[in-house]
Amino acid sequence: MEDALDAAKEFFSLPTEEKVLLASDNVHKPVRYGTSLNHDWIHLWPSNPPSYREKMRKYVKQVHILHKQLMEMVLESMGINPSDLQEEIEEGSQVLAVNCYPACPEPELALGMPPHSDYGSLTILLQSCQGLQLKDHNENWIPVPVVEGGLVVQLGDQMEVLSNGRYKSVIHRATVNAEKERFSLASLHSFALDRNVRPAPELVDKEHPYSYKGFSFSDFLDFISSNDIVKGRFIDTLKRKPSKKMQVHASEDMHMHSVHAYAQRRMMNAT
Ligand SMILES: O=C(O)CCC(=O)C(=O)O
Repeated sequence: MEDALDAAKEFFSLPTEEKVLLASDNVHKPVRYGTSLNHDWIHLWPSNPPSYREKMRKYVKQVHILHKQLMEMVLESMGINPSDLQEEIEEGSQVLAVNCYPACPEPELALGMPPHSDYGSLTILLQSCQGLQLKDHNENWIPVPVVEGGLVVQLGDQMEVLSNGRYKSVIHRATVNAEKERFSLASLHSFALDRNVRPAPELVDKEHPYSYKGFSFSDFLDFISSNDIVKGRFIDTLKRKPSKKMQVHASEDMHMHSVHAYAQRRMMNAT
């Protein structure tokens, strides 16, 4: 874990001219350097710093194993037999977002990353210092402490849809630090890219009718290519009967985004 964070720090301390060679807004590109958001593509990862690929490769591999173990536990807890989804998990994708948030002299006026939930199944996050915050049921932002040797696990939109709303994807954001530059490694896992994710039949009954439309990864890419994620959540476009309460959440987020500045640099490594 330390090696992976070191590799991220070294990468972000390279001259801008070098990093911008990887810059792109195209969400379909496997490796992108930018200011905001898939083991065959490792040769495309940064070759400088020289240890980057090796350190990140080791980290990504271990996290992938952990994600499979966690998925089994989460699916069992929902009453779904993990072997029913084995293929979707085995053929799933993993994207590593390597984030750098420069220190900000007025952290209360800036946000590192705006509120959002992740589209996939699980996100496993490593943070160098505190900055991640989660939104609770009462709309309060709860800081997630850094636990040495610990990782944060969050459910994404695919799990909310699969569980037919019994589990909710986590709305989170990143704050910035007055003194310290902050790094985070978000390993974003999702089911196989060509599959449609829909509520599991065993979790649909009279009392729990189908509450979400099925969706594929390409639906998600289309959404982020043509929508401002600051203005609305992808999952809200899938809800069959969005309640008034949910609509209120979306507009509150919109307000928050419009009054804050974002300060973040980001590298996406697809695996
Ligand atoms: O930096 C963080 O704590 C959050 C990162 C995140 O939400 C993301 O990369 O999608």
